[in-house]
Amino acid sequence: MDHAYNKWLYFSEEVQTAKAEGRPIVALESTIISHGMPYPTNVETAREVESIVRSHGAVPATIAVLNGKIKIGLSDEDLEFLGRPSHHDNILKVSRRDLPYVLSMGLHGATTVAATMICAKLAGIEVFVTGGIGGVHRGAEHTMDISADLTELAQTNVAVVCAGAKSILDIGLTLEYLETQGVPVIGYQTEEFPAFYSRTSGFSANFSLQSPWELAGFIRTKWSLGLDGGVVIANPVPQEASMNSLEIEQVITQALNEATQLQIHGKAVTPFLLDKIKELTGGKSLETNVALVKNNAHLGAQMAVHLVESHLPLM
Ligand code: PSU
Ligand code: MN
Repeated sequence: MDHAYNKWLYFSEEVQTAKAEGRPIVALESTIISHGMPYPTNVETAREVESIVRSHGAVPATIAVLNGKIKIGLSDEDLEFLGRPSHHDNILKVSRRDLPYVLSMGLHGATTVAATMICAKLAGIEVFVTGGIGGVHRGAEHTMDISADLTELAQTNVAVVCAGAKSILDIGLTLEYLETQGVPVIGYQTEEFPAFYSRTSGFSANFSLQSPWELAGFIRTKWSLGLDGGVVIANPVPQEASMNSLEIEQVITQALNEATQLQIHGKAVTPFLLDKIKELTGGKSLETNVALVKNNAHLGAQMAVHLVESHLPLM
């Protein structure tokens, strides 16, 4: 395939081989490494998530921009580079609008859900595992802060496994936005849309599916109809790692107040809030974050396996 975009893509040997053999591959993002978790938990978690994916017979493809190339599948050194605080200022948080800049200028970037979806699609990967998606921020009626993750989900054919959206966002408005954009939100073994740190949000998912097999069938059906765009698979955090909703709500309110006082804007908002929440919960939120990402890796890998095994027509 001689597409113009191929000059920007660089595959690891492991992913290249998996592609050639038609094996299941799971995309993983890098903003969570560079801007979502502190060192060294970020790098340790990234490695553990990769090994969970492998344990199900799938191949992990963590995605980032390094030296102006989209790397599909990272080495341990790459993960370390992305995670170390000393490199933080040289690694841009890259969403859809930022991709041409970091590529054409030969820079480094950690990819958000939106940018990782774009790169996964270019690389021919159908399943992507993350922690939480971006969404409509509280107060968006004034700030217009709506994550580009949502418009990406509206158009790019990648299934995104997450633990819902955290209530630093307006979960109700996020679901309304996804409905307007025709993005299905599936609760995995739950009727509710989970709220990241906790299993419930008070809002319903659109549908509830019970197995990776059912999820694979849903995804294939959507794309076989030509209904472009992603699917949100909302997988609640395991009970034993979940946080009390009232407690986390208070912490989130305080973090949001501090963000307002400090006049944090634009793409700095989400990283600021994540860090503040971690500080205010004495690290408990980080443990929960790690647990839910791993839990999502188990599900995403199984889905990828079923998508390959299901001999339904490809996109
Ligand atoms: N939510 C999390 N952890 C994260 C992010 C979101 O719980 O690390 C990251 C993801 O990469 C997501 C991005 O795509 O934040 C959304 O940023 P923004 O709100 O600026 O679009
Ligand atoms: Mn934003």
